[in-house]
Amino acid sequence: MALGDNPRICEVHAHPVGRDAIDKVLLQMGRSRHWVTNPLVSSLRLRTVARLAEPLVGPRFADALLELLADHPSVVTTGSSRTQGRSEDPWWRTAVFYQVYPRSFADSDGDGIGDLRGIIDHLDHLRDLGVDCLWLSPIFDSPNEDAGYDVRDYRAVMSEMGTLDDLDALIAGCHERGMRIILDLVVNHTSHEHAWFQAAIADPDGPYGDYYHLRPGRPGEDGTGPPPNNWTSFFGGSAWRWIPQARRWALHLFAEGQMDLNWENPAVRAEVADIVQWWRSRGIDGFRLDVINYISKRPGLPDGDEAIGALIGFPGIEHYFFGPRLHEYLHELRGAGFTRDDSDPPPTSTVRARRDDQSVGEPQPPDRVGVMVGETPGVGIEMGRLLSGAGREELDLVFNFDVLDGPGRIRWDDYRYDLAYLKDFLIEQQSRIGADDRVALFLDNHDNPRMLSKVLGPRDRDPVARSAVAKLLATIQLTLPGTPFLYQGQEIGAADQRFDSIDQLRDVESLNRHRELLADGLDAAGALAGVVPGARDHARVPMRWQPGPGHGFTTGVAWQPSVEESSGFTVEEQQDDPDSVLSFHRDLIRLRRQHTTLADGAVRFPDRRSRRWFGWVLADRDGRDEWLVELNLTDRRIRRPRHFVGRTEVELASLAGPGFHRPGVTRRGPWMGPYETVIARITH
Ligand code: ISL
Repeated sequence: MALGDNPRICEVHAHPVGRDAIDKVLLQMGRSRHWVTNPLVSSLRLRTVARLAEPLVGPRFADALLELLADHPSVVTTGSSRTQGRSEDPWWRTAVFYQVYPRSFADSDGDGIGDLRGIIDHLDHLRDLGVDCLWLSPIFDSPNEDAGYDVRDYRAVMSEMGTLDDLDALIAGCHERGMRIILDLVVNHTSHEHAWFQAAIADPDGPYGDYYHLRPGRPGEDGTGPPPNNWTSFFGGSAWRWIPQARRWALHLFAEGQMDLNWENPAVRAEVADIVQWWRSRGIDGFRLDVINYISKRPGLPDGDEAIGALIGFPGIEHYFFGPRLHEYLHELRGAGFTRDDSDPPPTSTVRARRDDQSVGEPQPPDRVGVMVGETPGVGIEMGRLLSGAGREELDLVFNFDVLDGPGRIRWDDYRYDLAYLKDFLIEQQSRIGADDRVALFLDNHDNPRMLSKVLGPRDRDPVARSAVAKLLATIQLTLPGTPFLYQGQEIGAADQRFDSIDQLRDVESLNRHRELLADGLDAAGALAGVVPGARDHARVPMRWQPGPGHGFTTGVAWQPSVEESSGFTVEEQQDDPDSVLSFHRDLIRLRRQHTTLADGAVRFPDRRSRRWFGWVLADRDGRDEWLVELNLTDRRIRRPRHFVGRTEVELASLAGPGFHRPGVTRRGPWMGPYETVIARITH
């Protein structure tokens, strides 16, 4: 359905991209998304509202929005991937993923940098935890301007992390233990040291010139004039860098050495598909695709709207975050790279089946399609469905980043995250996705401060609150419908650092931001305060395996030296403690393996409005197996809303000590302790 030049707000809202765009603006303004469904507002014309909101959204908002909407399907029509019955379910539907940040996981050779052998040494930890699939952040050869997210060679391992042989051993080690393994595919950009870029700038008119976005300077210019458009880099400054050797500008949405590939060029797309196939045949089970929603840029790379740029923080973003050919490229890559032909030789190794008792069986036949997990910043719920809805044949799962910060907040703000917002967001997300759709559930990753610390603030060093919130967050990820992605350290309640000097930070994004804040006139303390709350280093410090120097991460000097010292939050200390955060994760993952309703049941949410209590009921298809999961979202004792279910039997609960729920208890009393989590089977 064409929307015309001036649709009503309700028509815009009925379009998936329109709905997400409106939600985004409201979230940014800190307004309720229900504001727009008010009949008065929804019957207004887009241009009328845009005119009223012009001080905020600028004069071209309506045009920019309509242009974006025209590029995408106007309804989410997702087929079912499960029409053939449950045997068709892809493995990743009920899998537990675990993100390893290899640089900080385990260092086997004492050079202070985590490596592949270090991961191999700890595979039993992951198997015992119950992980089904590892995702490794980048390990490909890289000059490391952005910690491996700038790839120099997609078929070689970064020398400080090991060799291809080590990687083969790691793949085999995972598969032998019944775990799959996926890698990070960073193909929106390559390093400027990649052979393609070097060839491109040596001969911009040659075959590689069109692999990137290279633009001549305007007449008479030598790079001192304005760049080709007003787009800015996520890591500060213009998104264009002048390459004197080539007499061309080169586009880089991220760091200066991360050159954006030109996906309009079919040769680029064929190269990417080839890389994927190469790794698939080596036994890699799929990829997480870095900023994959940025690959299609609007032809001509027009200037971004200044007002939208100011609103979102990144001028130009409307021309590439959900570009016109995105669906086409993803579908093509799925077929050409991720899907096996029957005639393809079998991969070097495949995962072994894992039985309920945790023993392993025979190697499985190769998956027909490698899993595609999209990292999709800026993509809302409906856009996510367009990319990963069942039967769309684009991505399998996407990360929705709206979960990470509350209304009107951004990552750099110093604030306490409100768990009631998390509840609202998750209920909204769950109620809008299709019955056969699946979302990725994540709260931590290598790009964000720890959710635990955002919730607790300085109280994150209080061991009781820290453990309780870690368990509460685990329960959300592991029992709401969706595919959980745990990030290393979550299983032991890892918290943020107390950075007090810029010298403790290593990340290019933070260092650039700090320099910009100083240049803007902030003093040293102000600039530091503008960086620390959102610094990506928080989650990149070494894993804490044991107490003491090096924390079992390294025998040398860790590349990121700021590891917190609080006791009780290492793997060794938690390993045998039945009440530890680690044991809770292990128990919960075991429970969801035993009771598929917990991993894949239908959900309903009683008492949606409570700001203090968050609960859900999970039921299997015939409604015979029913579970109640409930959380106290506050740091105080609360009264349960009311007893809306009959008898229950507690299977897992988070608080130790007298007065709290313990497994085996059949009567849940009227009270819940601070941040308490209870997982109970409904016995009627
Ligand atoms: O900083 C962002 C935008 O300001 C981040 O949230 C992040 O850069 C964005 O989510 C994209 O992240 C991914 O691509 C980047 C890389 O630096 C991140 O580590 C990666 O996860 C560029 O490759």
